[in-house]
Amino acid sequence: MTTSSKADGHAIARVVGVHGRHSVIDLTGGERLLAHSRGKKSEVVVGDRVHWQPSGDEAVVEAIAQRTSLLKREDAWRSKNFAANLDLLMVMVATDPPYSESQLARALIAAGDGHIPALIVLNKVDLPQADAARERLAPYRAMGYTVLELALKSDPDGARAALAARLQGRTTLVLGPSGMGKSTLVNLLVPHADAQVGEISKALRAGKHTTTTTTWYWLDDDHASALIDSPGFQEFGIHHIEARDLAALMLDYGKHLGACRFANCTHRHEPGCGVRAAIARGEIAPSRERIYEELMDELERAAARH
Ligand SMILES: Nc1nc2c(ncn2[C@@H]2O[C@H](COP(=O)(O)OP(=O)(O)OP(=O)(O)O)[C@@H](O)[C@H]2O)c(=O)[nH]1
Ligand SMILES: [Mg+2]
Ligand SMILES: [Zn+2]
Repeated sequence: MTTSSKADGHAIARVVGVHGRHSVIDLTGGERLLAHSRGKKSEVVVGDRVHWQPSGDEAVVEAIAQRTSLLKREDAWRSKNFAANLDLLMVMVATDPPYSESQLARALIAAGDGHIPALIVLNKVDLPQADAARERLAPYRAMGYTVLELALKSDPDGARAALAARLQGRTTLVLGPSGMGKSTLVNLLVPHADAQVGEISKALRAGKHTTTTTTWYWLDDDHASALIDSPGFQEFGIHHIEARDLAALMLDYGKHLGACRFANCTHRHEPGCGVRAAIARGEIAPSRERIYEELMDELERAAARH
């Protein structure tokens, strides 16, 4: 399949769901069609704009329009493009069940790598674990991320008010570990969310309460804003990132890179390292140093395998 930036005579549609080798595309009028991609492997992801043409009752995707952004995920087993053309990545964690800070950090790194602005949402602040969860996010506030606190269940109106302006006019992917409240958010903001879920998606989800596919929802009738629900992840792999780029993508590390003596400093043991000096001054949280070390080990092992 080719990638093109200009219309080549075919109509343009939006990919709102991908299910194995086929996808569901949303035509400008709101009609949806089942689409197949030419070639053996389907490369389209939710959010893609595609050139298509009819084929019976279905559609054939001819080309993918140029993407403005692309969120990727890669671990030892597979590499996967997650979603395209995002304006905002909402990383959702909750007070309970407890979330892994390492997974939060990975999602933020992937957002930075994909040039997608990120927002952290702490949901379920109605629960007693709220203070502890808030505390764990302090380093992220300090490095410049906005942390929005929500209680989607007990204060839905407050959540709506807090989110409206941020989501307006944007395409936002809601990402996070399982059970944080991503689908609760979608159902709050998209009243007929279930109605908008395509037929195949419904079949795949039968009997399950956990999200299994990435799905696009329009937030308004004029299709200016969209929200994308995604399956909760256990491990967000960032093997597509080069070890030498990691520090710049971790904003608390990135701030100090100019102060390192060596241009190829790994910030682990070198003398004259600006990052290590910041750690010694207590300006970088111990949890962040631990995550950096863990990720560097992981990325170096991944590079050795290639
Ligand atoms: N106490 C409390 N519970 C909430 C809140 N928001 C959501 N929940 C509950 O959290 C549970 C998980 O919510 P989901 O929306 O399914 O979570 P998800 O992130 O979509 O999970 P996956 O689809 O598995 O990734 C449900 O039982 C919700 O009712 C909240 O603000 N407070
Ligand atoms: Mg869900
Ligand atoms: Zn250094």
